[in-house]
Amino acid sequence: MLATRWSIRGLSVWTLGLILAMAPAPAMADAKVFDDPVGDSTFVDISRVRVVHRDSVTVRVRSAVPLATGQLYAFWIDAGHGPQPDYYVAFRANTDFDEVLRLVRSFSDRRSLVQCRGIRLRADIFTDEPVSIRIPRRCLENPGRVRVAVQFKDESADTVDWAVDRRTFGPWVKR
Ligand SMILES: [Ca+2]
Repeated sequence: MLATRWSIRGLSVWTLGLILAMAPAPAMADAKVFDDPVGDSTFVDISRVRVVHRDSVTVRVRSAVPLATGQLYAFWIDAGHGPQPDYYVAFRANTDFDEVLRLVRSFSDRRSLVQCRGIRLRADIFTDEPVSIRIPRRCLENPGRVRVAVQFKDESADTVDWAVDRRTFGPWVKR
């Protein structure tokens, strides 16, 4: 009897394992992290960028120096339509953001605004939280993959720090 119970239990565990193995993988987001050198710029200094691609594209940027007023945080997103960026958003810390996303054709382009319900832009000089953006995929026309270029700019000191490099995108991040 004891032996039977053990074998039933063993079978159940085995069956559970099989079910788990056969179950479709949950909708896994892809995520990529890329580092930027510390000390390669003054007043602004990006150290790490994390991009997560789920129902929204979320980008979190760590700074090696405290955030300050007079800085502009700019993000270009390549949604796969050619080598140039497709979207641009930029904002300042602790402001009432005009939560504006722009459709662009190049890094210098500042064309048309895209209405995007649900976009979130965060930069708080009073906390140690990363600068972050969250953009619903539907605002980006549901891309299969994205890659991001980030620029922090100190407008009074006129210094900038790019990640990964000037006008250069990080790795692709698939959905
Ligand atoms: Ca840096």
